[in-house]
Amino acid sequence: MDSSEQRIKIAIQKSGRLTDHSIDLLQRCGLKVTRSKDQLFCYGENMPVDLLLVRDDDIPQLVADDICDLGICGLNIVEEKRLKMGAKSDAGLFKQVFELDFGHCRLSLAGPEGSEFKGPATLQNKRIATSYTSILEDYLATNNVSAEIVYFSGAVEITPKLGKADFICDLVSTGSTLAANGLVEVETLLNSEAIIIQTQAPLGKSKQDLVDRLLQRLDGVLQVRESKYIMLHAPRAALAKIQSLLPGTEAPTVLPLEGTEDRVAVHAVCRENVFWETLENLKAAGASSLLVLPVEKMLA
Ligand code: PRT
Ligand code: ZN
Repeated sequence: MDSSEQRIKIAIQKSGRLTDHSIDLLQRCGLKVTRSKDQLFCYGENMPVDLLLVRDDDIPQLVADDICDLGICGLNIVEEKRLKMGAKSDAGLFKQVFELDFGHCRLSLAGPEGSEFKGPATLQNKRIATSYTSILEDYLATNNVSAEIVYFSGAVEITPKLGKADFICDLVSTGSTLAANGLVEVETLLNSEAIIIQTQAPLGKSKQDLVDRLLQRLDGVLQVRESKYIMLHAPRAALAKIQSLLPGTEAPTVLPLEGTEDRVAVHAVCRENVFWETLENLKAAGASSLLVLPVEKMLA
């Protein structure tokens, strides 16, 4: 077998909103990459993992066609592609592995300020501009609405002003683009964020082992993002109360303190951020010597 076949290929966005986050996440998993001159390929120096830098729209197809083993892109793109490809075949397409907690946005319907929207029926016989024709078609069909879908690949927000559409269906994050174009959001069709997808094709033992290891590391990186390690001293009698105040923890480690029977040291990993308010509540419950430390890596 060609040694390149043993390397894992991950498709990520070449240049856009997801690029830096995707590379950063993989680097946190221990991957070191060098970018080649053509910038379409990043060679993994310390692991048999290479990155293919492509347009985000191409990522689901590359994974479905088994050209790449994994891909990172927005759920909005994956869902649109899944509906488009699913319409043509029953094939499994790809496995949706997990959400990556960046690239958050929503696919929403919006209309000119002052336009009335009383549910999907308002869209009957209206023209709606979008580049997400399949998701919109699916939404309209589910709601028994017949409307004209007008395809635009970009600048969807200006179509109502140009008289080309009555409503639009586009991605929104802060809402400032809609506001700048005199539009208001009326309905959310999909909440999206970046996700990782995997080919349905069997990978063979060594490749699958490597993919599993990488996914486990990714999971660890995502888990520690908000996690904190908390250390404190507490009266033994207040342990139950203190444990109930620790956010997102399983059983904490309780250690004896030299020279005292009624006070103990408590160490715990909190899988949520620890705010000042939590520390103040712990102090009020009798805790002292409180320390909160960031967690760098975690392997469950
Ligand atoms: O060249 P390529 O095809 O790879 O890039 P692209 O231009 O298609 O994608 P890019 O980089 O703009 O977005 C990549 C992915 O980022 C999207 O598929 C989403 O999953 C995610 N994402 C998150 C967003 C946004 N937020 C977002 N705000 N994608 C686009 N937008 C656009 C939106 O289309 C609208 O024009 O930003 C504008 C609205 O932003 P607000 O903040 O004004 O509401
Ligand atoms: Zn794109």
